[in-house]
This record gives sequence, C-alpha cells and structure tokens, in this order.
Amino acid sequence: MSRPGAPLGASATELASLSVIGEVDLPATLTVRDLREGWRPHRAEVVFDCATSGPRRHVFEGPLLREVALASRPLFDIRRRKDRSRFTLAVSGGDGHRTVPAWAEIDADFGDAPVLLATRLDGEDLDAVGSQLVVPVDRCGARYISAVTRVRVGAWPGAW
Ligand SMILES: Nc1nc2c(c(=O)[nH]1)N[C@H]1C(S)=C(S)[C@@H](COP(=O)(O)O)O[C@H]1N2
Ligand SMILES: [Mo]
Repeated sequence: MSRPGAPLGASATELASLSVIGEVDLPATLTVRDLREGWRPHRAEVVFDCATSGPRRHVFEGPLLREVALASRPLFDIRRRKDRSRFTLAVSGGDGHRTVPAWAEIDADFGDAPVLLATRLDGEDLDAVGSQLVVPVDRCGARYISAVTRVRVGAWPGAW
C-alpha cells in the first residue's frame, strides 16, 4: 500500500528508514518523511573534497541530528554538560560505512556543528534512498554517509 505523498510507484516497504537506538528512553524508527514532518528543516550549501572524485558541491535540507536524537531522550542528565559530553552517536549506512561523532560536536554548548539528517539532496527527496548525514564543518566527504540506517546513541566507554 502506498502512503500519501510517497514517490510514485513506491510502496511502503520500499521507503527507507533509520533507527535511533542505544542508550535512549524512546528508540524510534523514522522514515525520511517522518524526518521531514517531525522537525524544523535546515538548509546547508556545502563543498567537500572526495579522495577519489575531487571537490563536490551539494545543497541539503533536513532536521538537525541533535534534535532528532534528543527526541529519543538519550540517557544523560540533559542539564549537566559533563554528562552530555560523555556521549557519542554512531551513524551507519546500509553498506556498513559508519562514523562516530561525539555528542559534544553537535551540542549547542560545545561545538554546535549544524549536522543534518538530510531529507533532500540537490532538490530531490531522499524518501526512497534514505537520509544522508551532512557535516558542513568537514573539509572532506567521508562523513557524509548516505542511506543512513542507524543512529546509535550511547556513552563511551560503557565501562572502563
Ligand atoms: N553509505 C555511504 N556513504 C558515503 C560513502 C560510502 O562509502 N558509503 N562514501 C563517502 C565519501 S568518501 C564521499 S567523498 C561522499 C561522496 O558523495 P557524493 O559523491 O555523492 O558527492 O559520500 C560519502 N558517503
Ligand atoms: Mo570520498
């Protein structure tokens, strides 16, 4: 069955989704449409360098990673900066490519990097492909993970 607003010809099972899991109160599975409708969109015009294909220029739109992650209620004391600074977000693509930003990189009291979970790339909706991680502060493209399937939020290390 096709959801209203789904790309023509795409059934619900063809819609890509990502899971927010780990040390959170409210794990969630979110389609690209959920990301678009649930949070305020931000826009990023970026240029990054790829080791194999050279400079790339793109325009992305989507919610902030920190707002999506916060909605799942990470198991830190949100009022305590030191507690938040222990956390990481492991972001994985469907092909196994993954990266591990620190929570402090995207936290407004620390690095405040406007990292996005994109719902649109160069004017095209990503509903069928999946969301893309956007790290506008990066000089190279390796963390621009496409077809994101998982965001694992958790303290590191779990135990010394
Ligand atoms: N899932 C996934 N995303 C990925 C990669 C990958 O191997 N897997 N490679 C990254 C690298 S190294 C670069 S430079 C950019 C390239 O993005 P573009 O060719 O779409 O501009 O995608 C990034 N996203
Ligand atoms: Mo790359």
